[in-house]
Amino acid sequence: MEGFPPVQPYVPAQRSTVGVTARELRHAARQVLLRNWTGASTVPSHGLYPHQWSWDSAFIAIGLRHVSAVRAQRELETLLAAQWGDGRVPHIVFNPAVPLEAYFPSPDFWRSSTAGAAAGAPRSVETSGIVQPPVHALAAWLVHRADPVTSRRRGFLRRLYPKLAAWHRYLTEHRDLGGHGLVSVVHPWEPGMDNSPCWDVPLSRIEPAAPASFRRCDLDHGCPDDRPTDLDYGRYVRLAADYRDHGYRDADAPHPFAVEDPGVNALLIASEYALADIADEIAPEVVPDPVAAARTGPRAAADDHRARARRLTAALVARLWDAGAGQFLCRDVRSGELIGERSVAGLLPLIVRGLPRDIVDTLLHTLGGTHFGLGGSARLVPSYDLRGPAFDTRRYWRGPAWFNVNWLLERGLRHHGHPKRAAALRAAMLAAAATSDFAEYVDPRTCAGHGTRQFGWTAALTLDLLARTTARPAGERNTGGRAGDRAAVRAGVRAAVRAGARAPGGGTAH
Ligand code: 9WN
Repeated sequence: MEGFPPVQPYVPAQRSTVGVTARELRHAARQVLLRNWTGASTVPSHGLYPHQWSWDSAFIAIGLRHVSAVRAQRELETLLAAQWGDGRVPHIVFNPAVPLEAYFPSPDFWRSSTAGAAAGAPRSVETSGIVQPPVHALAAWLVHRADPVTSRRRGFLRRLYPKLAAWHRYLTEHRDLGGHGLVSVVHPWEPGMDNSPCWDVPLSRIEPAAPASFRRCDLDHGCPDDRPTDLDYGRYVRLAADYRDHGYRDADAPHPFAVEDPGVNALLIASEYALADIADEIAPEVVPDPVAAARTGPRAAADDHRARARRLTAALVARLWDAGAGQFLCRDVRSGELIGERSVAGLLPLIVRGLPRDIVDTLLHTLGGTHFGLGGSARLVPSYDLRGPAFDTRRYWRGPAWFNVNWLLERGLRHHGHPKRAAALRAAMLAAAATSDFAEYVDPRTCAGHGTRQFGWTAALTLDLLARTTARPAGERNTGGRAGDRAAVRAGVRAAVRAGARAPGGGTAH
């Protein structure tokens, strides 16, 4: 708990937040993170998601760094303490104090410490056996940059670097199932966008587990219209159980669901560049042998990461770019075909450095076009094509807007020199967070909240947006900008409330 203020009672957001200030929003967001902290990490939500999730923790650490550098570092350290011997970082680290009935699939389903023993699953902690997108090196770098003195004193990057490097090696060496240099996901939960219409065709080949063989817990907390269907759940369960029964081995696993996802690969590229920055920062420590340093140069590790990032970028463009669609698409590795659904994952390569200029320009055009509507019919970027046949404003990853995805795109807009578009998106996100009580996801047009509330990464990324100027996202350090924050929040909230008032159901759902 080093350097952390005492927990204050949580004050729920008001229904009408027209008058909310940046200070009030910052306070409310901090309170969510305080409540969701369990002592070593942060739950996305005490009710719906009562354990530690992998990519949630990365986004949460990015916000926590503005509250406590030490706590942000611990968030990532706790996650990486559950890393498997083969390098994989599990998508859930289970809290043994939480009853089994609180979340399904529970530890007794995954049985990681026994079923995953050959793959090096830890004995001392139970985890899931699948992964989530590799945002962690990016998060570690941003956490370090928020307080380099504390980070160096605690040896944060020096301790994390080998784990992060092993994690990336797991992905590039065990998960290149297509054989063309990109990472494949083997379960719809792995890309984090669990219920995306992109999975409908590859998932349709999977025989669902019998409904009586498991009991969903998510419907105890969430509205069925916001969550995946029972049929999809049966298929998720079948895929996870078969992987488990195969010892979570990748080399000879059949992996009937195998998809190259542009979001996962873009995040890996961004994290490879972050790993290069980390290697530069700790270069004197990772190359302790002066003879080796003289021969290879102290920056050899960093150069390797940058070279890998460039190779991944070339593969991403070669395998997943679809000029006709004006965005990246997923590829079904089993059929060899591109999947013709437009997911927001196909815009996430906007966060990648060194993408060809014509592709960047096309992506920026697509972001504001009729399919994603940013700056037009949508206030936040939807998770799926506004005009797509499966579009649904509220169902989980089939249309609603998510804060982590919008945070990444805001970063991409700044990176590519569009500060005004980035500022507008940032204002809309702050307003949506304020009016929805930090909802898990929102209607992209009205910002009406859906899913659970007081959601971890929504609060964390709100803090990050509040702490930022509109400068380019290098290894950013807070520089304040509070007057601008306040104006942005007020303007965004007023616009959100006006949009909510026009929309059926309003914009302040609770
Ligand atoms: C399964 C925790 C996670 C997020 C995912 C989101 C959802 C889990 C679920 O919640 O997935 O991993 O039970 O639906 O889709 O992105 O990491 O917040």
